[in-house]
Amino acid sequence: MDMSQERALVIGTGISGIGAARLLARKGAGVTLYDEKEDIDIEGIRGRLGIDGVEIVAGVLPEAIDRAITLLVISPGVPVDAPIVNRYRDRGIRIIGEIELAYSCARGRLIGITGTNGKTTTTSLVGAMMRDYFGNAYVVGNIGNPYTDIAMDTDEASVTVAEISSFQLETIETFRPNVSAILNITPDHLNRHHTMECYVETKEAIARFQTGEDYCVLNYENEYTRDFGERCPSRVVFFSSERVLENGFYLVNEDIYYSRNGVSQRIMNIYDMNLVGMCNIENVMAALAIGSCMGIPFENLLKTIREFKAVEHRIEFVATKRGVDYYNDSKGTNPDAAIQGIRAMRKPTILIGGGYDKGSTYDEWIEAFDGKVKKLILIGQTRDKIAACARAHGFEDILFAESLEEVMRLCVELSVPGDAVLLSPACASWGMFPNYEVRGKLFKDFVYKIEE
Ligand code: UMA
Repeated sequence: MDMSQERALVIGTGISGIGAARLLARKGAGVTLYDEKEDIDIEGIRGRLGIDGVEIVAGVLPEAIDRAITLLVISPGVPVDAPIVNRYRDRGIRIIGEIELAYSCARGRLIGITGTNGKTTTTSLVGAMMRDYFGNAYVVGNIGNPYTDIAMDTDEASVTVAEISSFQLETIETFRPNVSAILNITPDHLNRHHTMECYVETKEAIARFQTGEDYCVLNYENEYTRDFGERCPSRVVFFSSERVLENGFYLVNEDIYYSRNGVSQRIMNIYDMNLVGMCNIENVMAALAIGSCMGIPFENLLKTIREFKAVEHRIEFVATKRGVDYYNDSKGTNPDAAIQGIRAMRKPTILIGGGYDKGSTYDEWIEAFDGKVKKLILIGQTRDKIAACARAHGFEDILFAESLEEVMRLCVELSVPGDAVLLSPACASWGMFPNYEVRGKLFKDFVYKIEE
């Protein structure tokens, strides 16, 4: 695709903006990489870009650049209704996101995975399945590797596995995965999408441009994804953790089965995998469904599953210190994800929660404590809101802390051998940390430093 006639403005100088600017420049477009924040490190960004010919602007956008723009490419963190985006929309300028940009430059087969929770684990597992079987595979997207970085390296034989967030789905125009998956939909990011209806519609967009030649893997036990099965334009493959399906993948006791037209076969036992919790059983069923849609035999899929280890920050066992098991679930950035974290615990648990306020409600999370949580230590912007909610549900063992360091001191003081400590905040990290990875890594560093 020749883009030499385009004059592109890329908003956001994070990893996706840098990747998008680089790809546009390689495609011959004139590019301005812009950030609304004034205090960005322009030289550092230029170094990360690694190519010449991209203009970097912070703060106020000069009028001459503004007038020349023919294409706007926005980073996932930029809301589609931000004033600057509205301004270009009113002028009739084409607005896409970095996912659409990368897709239009990429080749080969594509798998797109979305869902409120489980995306990262499923994407990693599916990526491992594709790499093990096809060799030529890429894992990209919300997982932290911008799709734009590898789009031009793909060829007809490549398989790209993309974790796609709702933010990224807001700006697609043709993005059409050969296999898509919506793992589940529960309330999240409502401050950005405003209503649950909008959030659900955005998630469903992953299959919007699919046809009857493509597949969509859906969770039968989630009311939104089950309903979507009736409207989905591609061939639907369901998975279920609660009932036997005529067609699809399902769990009975400790075994996963695949059934086609009522004829079922046992595929594996849940102890064949190194992952804990019902959420991970669902992720594995989804990955099996995606793998089989890609034509990979079950024995090969199983081999990958047996070798696969938990993704960092997702109910990740860190270490046992002074007889206490420490788990890092920093990726538990919303109440629903955090419910999976607490459900996976088998011991009396000191739970660390709180963070940035995304407009979530915490009732279901507190209800899921189920007698397992002995103390709740809260940090961040949401701590008063969570504490009030916990008290309303009769849970009183609450402590506040100002920093993760203080949290760790409290955990060591309050725990006894046989306990577990779980960082599963039910909130985004923003405000106290740049992202959930930094929060999780810091937690792990503190755990490793606890003296025996
Ligand atoms: N910015 C503006 N104007 C705005 C908003 C942001 O100029 O209105 C600028 C900021 O000043 C900043 C830059 O944009 O310099 C940040 O862009 P970004 O927030 O899109 O961050 P990236 O580093 O490009 O990372 C994005 C995703 N971030 C978000 O969706 C918030 C990453 O997902 C993703 O890994 C990466 O692209 C590669 O695709 C993170 C995330 O938190 C992990 N995702 C959410 C989630 O998983 O719940 C959706």
